[in-house]
Amino acid sequence: MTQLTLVIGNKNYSSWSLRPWLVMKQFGLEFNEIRIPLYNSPDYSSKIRQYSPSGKVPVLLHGTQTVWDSLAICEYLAETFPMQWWPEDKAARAFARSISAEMHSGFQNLRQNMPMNCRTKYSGKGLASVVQQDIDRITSIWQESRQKFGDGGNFLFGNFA
Ligand SMILES: N[C@@H](CCC(=O)N[C@@H](CS)C(=O)NCC(=O)O)C(=O)O
Repeated sequence: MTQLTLVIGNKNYSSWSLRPWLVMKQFGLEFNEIRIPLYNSPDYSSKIRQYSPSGKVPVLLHGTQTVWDSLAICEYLAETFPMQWWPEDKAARAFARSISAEMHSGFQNLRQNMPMNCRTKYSGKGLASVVQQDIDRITSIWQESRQKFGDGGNFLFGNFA
């Protein structure tokens, strides 16, 4: 089988990197991992550019194919390895795609003011009212997903896979 390689940044800071990493682990795909610590050395950007045309991580390498951007990677994997990546039910799938796209392109205020750092806690730091609006929207997405599609498991759409 053609080798999969996922190029990522720091798992603690790069939630974008964690997205394909988590699903690949969850679906049991074997892959090499190339980790490039972000922002901590002057040449980190040129290291990323060796793999990524956008200069961002994550990037997936699969044979001659390069796929960058976390959502594009997940879609590529879903096509290449047919498993239950998206919910089976059409309405649930449309909802899942909508919230994934919303997450992918939105919540700028939250990202900017409360960036991910799983290793520590900064209680309330960065919590401006525009950030609270993002949090409220995320909470309502989670509630609606659970209410409409969550039967049969503990995740937003029931079972993870
Ligand atoms: N929309 C992109 C965002 C990727 C992104 O912003 N990656 C950040 C790390 S979290 C990055 O590579 N930053 C390096 C830089 O900007 O120099 C995706 O989903 O993959």
